[in-house]
Amino acid sequence: MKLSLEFDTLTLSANADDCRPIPGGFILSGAHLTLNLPAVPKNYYRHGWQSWSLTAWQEPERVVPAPRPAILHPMQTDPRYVHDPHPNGSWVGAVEFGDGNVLLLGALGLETHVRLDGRELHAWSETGPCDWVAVYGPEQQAFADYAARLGERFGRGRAASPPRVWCSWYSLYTEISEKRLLDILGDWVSFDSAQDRLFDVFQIDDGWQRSIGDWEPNEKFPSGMDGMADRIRETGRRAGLWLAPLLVVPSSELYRRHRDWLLRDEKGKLVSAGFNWNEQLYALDTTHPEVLDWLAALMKKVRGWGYDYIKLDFLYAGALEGKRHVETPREQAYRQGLGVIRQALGEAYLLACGAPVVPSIGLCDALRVGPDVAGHWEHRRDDLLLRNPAVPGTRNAIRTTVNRLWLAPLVHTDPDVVYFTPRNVSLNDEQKRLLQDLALVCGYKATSDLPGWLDQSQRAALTGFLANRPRVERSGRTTFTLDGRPVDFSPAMPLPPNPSLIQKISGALLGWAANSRFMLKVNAKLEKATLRKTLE
Ligand code: 9PG
Repeated sequence: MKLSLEFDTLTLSANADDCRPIPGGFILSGAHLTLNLPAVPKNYYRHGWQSWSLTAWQEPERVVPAPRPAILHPMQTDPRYVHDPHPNGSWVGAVEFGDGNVLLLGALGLETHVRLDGRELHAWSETGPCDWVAVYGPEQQAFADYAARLGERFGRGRAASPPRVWCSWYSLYTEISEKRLLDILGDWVSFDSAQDRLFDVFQIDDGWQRSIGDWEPNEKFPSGMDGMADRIRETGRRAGLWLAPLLVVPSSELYRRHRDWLLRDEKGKLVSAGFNWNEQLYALDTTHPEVLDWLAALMKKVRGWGYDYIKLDFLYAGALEGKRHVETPREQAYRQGLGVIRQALGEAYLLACGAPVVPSIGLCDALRVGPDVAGHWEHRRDDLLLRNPAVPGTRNAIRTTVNRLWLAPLVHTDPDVVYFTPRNVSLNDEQKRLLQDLALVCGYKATSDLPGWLDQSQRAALTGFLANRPRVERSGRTTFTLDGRPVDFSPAMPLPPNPSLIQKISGALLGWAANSRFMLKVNAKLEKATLRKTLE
């Protein structure tokens, strides 16, 4: 039905099934909504689907093109909407007007999407009517109102404050082994002071497992993952472990034994969850009762080994489109799976990564809210040729994380690791500092720096950073004060410029080439060789 929505200083006509007032705005209901804006807005807030997906304010006329190569789409955006040229995003959208106020439209249901088309703000649910928050006013207030309603609907994380984490990924990548990690652990122990140890958690990332799907230690961990956890815990630290429990690769034992557990499309073909580790990725169907039992048993096994900080990655795989064993909307299916996982993990700290954002709320303690950081700030190939803001890069990570800080009342926001070492890092001091300041804003502190890579002053800087708990005040969209010191993240905000004609042509060629499994494998081999050299 046609409605007139009277906000404080703004009146809109809208289409919705129902409407009731709340402070600052309305709760609207319906499967399809249209809000008629008084003018084309100055800016649109696009909210990415999963942890790594672009989240940014953009001009309404800017077209954010599909990233390249297409084979990686499931790992970067919601593949269902990747070709929509309009400003659009998952669950929530917002527009900014000339007066600086913001109109936010955010769903309280799953499988929902918002899009701006000229002066019309459209919102819809893939699965039937749901409630929507429509609020108008100062930006921080609008987002806080939405977060509060999401908390009522989906719950909040339970852990008090995030632990300080050493994570193996961003220095060693998959080149980890029991021996290497125990050496590093020993080095950190030697830096402990009488009163404190530097890190609360020693987290083992990707590289310990036999295969994606076969979550048993490989030959590089001869004492087993329980043995590793024992050694970590002897030092007074908590043991952390990475898994991607919803993914399966063809070389795994799981794939051979349980093809019937995998997500398929309407035609019965396996649904692609992307390409990584030199292999095609597939997803588990979390509506299959045997899958749920298997997930619960896996989580209990990991807890039994002694880990109580669990980083679960590539979780988007559980929410891809497909025909499920029990017909269930895709994000709801994911949320059921995550619920079973949460239950089986008991009191462990759960960090969700590569995770669809709203469907994870209330079930995890922390959420990665941006793509991976990297030793570089920006990358010409990724920015201009592949047009890909969801790949590792420090500017990409800061941009999306800052635009997701409104989630903080619901979940610990993980901005990824910070660097103190210059080894393999081309960030300048200001860029490193921005990354550190963002970690202070989030209160989530992690690094992958190796103790042996830090000189005395870098080590002192790391110690100071870990001890620092400044009073954080937000003064604007990208500006904060930390104990009164102003910090501005705006250098990370701009989207890459539009490519030139030459860049368009070479980008299309590169994107086409990179879409082949052969080229992806060659690239991975080269990267691995480079990594091995730098670790020698
Ligand atoms: C381990 C890593 C780390 C990291 C995670 C995740 O190919 N990709 O698009 C791609 C994206 C992210 C990614 C890896 C590959 O990183 O965010 O912290 O745990 O997995 O493999």
